[in-house]
Formats: sequence, structure tokens, C-alpha cells
Amino acid sequence: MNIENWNLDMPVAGLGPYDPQNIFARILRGELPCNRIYEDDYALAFHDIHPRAPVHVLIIPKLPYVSLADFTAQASPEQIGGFFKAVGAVAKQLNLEAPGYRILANMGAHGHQEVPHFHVHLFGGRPLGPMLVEF
Ligand code: DGP
Repeated sequence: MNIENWNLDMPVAGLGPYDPQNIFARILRGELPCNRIYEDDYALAFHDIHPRAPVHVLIIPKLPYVSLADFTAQASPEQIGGFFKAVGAVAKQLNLEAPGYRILANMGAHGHQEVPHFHVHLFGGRPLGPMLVEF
């Protein structure tokens, strides 16, 4: 399935139907620019527009999934494996393996997900502190 014939009728777990006009869909279609740092068959990675760390990159699957629930339920093992290999490849490309880094994926309202296309944030470039600011 390529970007021109996404199946948007697929059932979605968690967050409702996929919105093909969301900002990351528009980036994938080339309608909006991004500061791209990595791309393969499964994933696209680019710098976050509002960085929260010296390195703040977003990695997104190239197919239309709203959330991790949607992605893991609907995507093929090849797509899922390819995507997470891409996350690792991006960290390696950015020389973050030795100093370390953090990945994070926000899901739904409690997760404060703003863009309804599944994505992983990758943070690094300084000690990142504890996992959550407060509890
Ligand atoms: P989340 O809350 O997990 O859905 O985070 C969405 C992130 O996407 C947020 O950190 C800001 C970023 N973002 C929003 N719009 C754009 C955009 O047009 N370009 C880029 N590069 N990042 C964006």
C-alpha cells in the first residue's frame, strides 16, 4: 500500500478514524516541508518543530495509523519491525547510542497526543532527567 491508495476504512482501535489531513500525513505526501534526517521504506524521521531537547526528532511510519494500538493491531509484522528498526537507526545515525537517549510515544487524551498519526519522539543531547516531571 503506498501513499496514494491508503485504506482509510480499516478499523481503528482507540482514537477514531484516521484523518488524512493531519499534519504528518501532509508531510508524508510532500504537501508540507520537514527537516528530514532519515527515510526508508517504513519510516520517515525529521526534526520536531518545537524541540524540547538539543536533539528532538520525530519518527513516523509511512502508513496511516492513528496510535500504537492501531499500528500494532493493523500493521504487518514487517511494517512494525521495519519501523522500530528505523527508530534504532535514527538514534545510531545521530550518535546517541553511547550517551543514551529517550523515546516516547503519546497516545490519546491522557497521553497528550496532538497529531493523530502514530509517531515516536526521540530525545537526546543532554541528560534528560527522570521520566516524568511530576506525578
Ligand atoms: P504529540 O503531542 O506526541 O502528538 O507531538 C506532536 C509533535 O509534533 C509536537 O512535538 C510538535 C510537532 N509538530 C507539530 N506540527 C509539526 C510540523 O508541522 N512540523 C514538525 N516538524 N513538527 C511538528
